[in-house]
Amino acid sequence: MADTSSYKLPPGFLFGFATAAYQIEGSPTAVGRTPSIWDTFTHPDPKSGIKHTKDGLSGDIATDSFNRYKEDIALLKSYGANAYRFSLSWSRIIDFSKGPDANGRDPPNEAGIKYYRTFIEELVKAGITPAITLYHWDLPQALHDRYGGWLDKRIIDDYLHYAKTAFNAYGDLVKHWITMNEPWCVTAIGYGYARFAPGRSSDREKSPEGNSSIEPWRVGHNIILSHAYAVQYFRQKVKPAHGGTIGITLDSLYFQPYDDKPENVAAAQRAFDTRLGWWADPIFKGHYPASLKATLGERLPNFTKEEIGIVKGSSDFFGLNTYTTNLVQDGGTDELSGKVKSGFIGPDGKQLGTQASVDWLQSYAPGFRKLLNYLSKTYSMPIYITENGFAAKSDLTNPIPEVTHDPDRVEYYRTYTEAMLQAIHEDGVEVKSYFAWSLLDNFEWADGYTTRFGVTYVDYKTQKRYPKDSAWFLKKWFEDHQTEA
Ligand code: PNW
Repeated sequence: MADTSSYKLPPGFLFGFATAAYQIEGSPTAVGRTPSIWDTFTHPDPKSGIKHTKDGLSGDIATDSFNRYKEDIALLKSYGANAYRFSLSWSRIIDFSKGPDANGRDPPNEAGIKYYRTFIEELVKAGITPAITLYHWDLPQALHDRYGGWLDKRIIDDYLHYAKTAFNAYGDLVKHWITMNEPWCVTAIGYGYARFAPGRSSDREKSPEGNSSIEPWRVGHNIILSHAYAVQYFRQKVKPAHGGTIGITLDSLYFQPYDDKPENVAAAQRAFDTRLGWWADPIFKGHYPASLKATLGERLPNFTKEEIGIVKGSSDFFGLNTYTTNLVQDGGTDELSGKVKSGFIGPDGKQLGTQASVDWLQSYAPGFRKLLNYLSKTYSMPIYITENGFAAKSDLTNPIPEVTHDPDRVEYYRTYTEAMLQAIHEDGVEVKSYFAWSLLDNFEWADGYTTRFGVTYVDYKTQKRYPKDSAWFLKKWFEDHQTEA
């Protein structure tokens, strides 16, 4: 085992925890908030009665963090975090209750803006650097109803209006901005597999409308343009006055070829192109990956010359959410994964790592180190790790209140933070942050409350929070490796 005990984190390194508005806030109508597509999706369909979450529950209550934010900040402080990544609820910041004004824009919602202002001031007072995600999946339902949301180009101006409102409201206090969280999940899972809002797909059993061979690519294109125009505005108007940095967060696994057969090596590259290159290639290189173009032909939208000028270079950093590694073989028909077969079982019949409580996640830190190297070579950008974490089985079996022991999660964080330190010190990868997912157990999208990713156990009956061993492990890790200012 490598000895990383003497490896220090670079000066100014951000260490903390991440959350997202819909997963923790609850209070869906407080201070004038209106529904997002996730509110709609998580309440039983009025016609069919179909429920879209495993436990049939919604984010109406979640971890009640809208009300308990002071407690959450106290937790962050007790865990030694110097930063916190959270998202804003678009439909709390913009008022969708009255419809567009004479300029065609929905007005800002002053009560919502004030709420987050107070929250951010409290964070700053506690010595915690705020990192804001503008879009973590909760599209205002009003925009989806009006013109199809991300399906329509009109979203670009509405997103820009929202982003400007947030920059102007918080730019003096917030220096770290993330435009979008995981566009692949938004497009592929929301418009291809129908497991996430708005639940569209070509599968008529799941979706009364939708076309998974067209819509994800169109939605993706509009997400990239929305991101890029917001960044352009930030650089022209916000940065000169307040400074700060802005970029996008993409999600990826490490795609490891199943063996060294050329078709499996090519398949792993195709998986990267589809999961990551779809976004990262236009943003960092100025064009879609050739393999996507080859598979999709005319179904992949084109950027105009002017658009490419705005998209290329539109992220100050590579924001990375990553959880696991897959072994990849050629085959299959799923365009949204690059027509590959992925799994955890190797040619030797062995599992890659420790199984989480969710089927898509096994712990495999060597893949994390390889992913950091792949990104650093391919895109040459500083990397902000904006999410990394594990859903431990022990969280589901531990009795309350003895819920604080989560050895599998501790082992995950131990090996992943070690792999990151090796990538920094032995491979020369530039990493500027590590945000663990998540501060708290919370509303885990289609899984409802049945999956727990937190370093803090939440008893959903009482909303009482119980720190887990993993929280104290990470605190100590940061103390041991931090560079003193
Ligand atoms: C993230 N994968 O999504 C989301 O940003 C969070 O909101 C979510 O709660 C968390 O993961 C846990 O699921 C993921 O492909 C995206 O391995 C992709 C993957 C995993 C999680």
